[in-house]
Amino acid sequence: MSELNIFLGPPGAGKGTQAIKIAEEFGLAHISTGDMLRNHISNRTELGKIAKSVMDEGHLVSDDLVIKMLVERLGSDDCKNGAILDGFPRTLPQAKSLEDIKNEFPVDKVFVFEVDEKELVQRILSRGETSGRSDDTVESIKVRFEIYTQDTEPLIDFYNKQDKVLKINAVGEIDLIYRNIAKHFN
Ligand code: B4P
Repeated sequence: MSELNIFLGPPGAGKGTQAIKIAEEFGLAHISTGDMLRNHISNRTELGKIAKSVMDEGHLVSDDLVIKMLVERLGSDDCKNGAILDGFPRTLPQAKSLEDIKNEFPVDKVFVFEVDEKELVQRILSRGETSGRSDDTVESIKVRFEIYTQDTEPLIDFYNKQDKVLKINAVGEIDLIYRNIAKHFN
């Protein structure tokens, strides 16, 4: 049995930043569906070709494709000790797909990153200047926030009913936020 811990929050909340650190410290796999999709785009795979314009506009890649990609990834050896899911699930069908594999990969906790929208916009725009990520634009950010509210936020309620939600104040020093999350892994 390999436990999954989910990092959930709006775009730019720092899920990726914290997931890398937690996965390394606790010997867990770090699975970022955003990074996986960006790799597909760089490698010009069929999936990458489909994902590119969808992501640039700030929309979500279709559930079928993302679920298939995620389930395949969980089959890798490095997931045997468990994994941090960074950016998955983002919709109810994605969350339900995890219910189908819960005997092998049960969800342990869901960390919900809380940051106000003004701070998020600043973070994403400044990341866009250095990373060159083509979805870090004012137009795309607006769509990403709308989609977060509509499709992803309802998952908080879904997991609250299972008593799995831990809310994290994700504003402030990265190390302090890290310690606040890490104490739940000890
Ligand atoms: P992601 O790659 O998941 O992008 P994100 O939500 O914008 O990033 P994250 O919250 O991880 O932010 P980060 O740590 O980098 O998704 C991109 C796209 O991929 C989606 O829009 C969608 O199209 C597609 N996709 C991904 N998963 C999908 C799924 N499951 N289904 C369908 N489509 C999917 O932090 C942001 C910035 O803030 C960084 O620059 C960081 O340095 C900075 N930062 C972090 N913590 C900070 C702090 N405490 N203070 C100040 N700055 C901080």
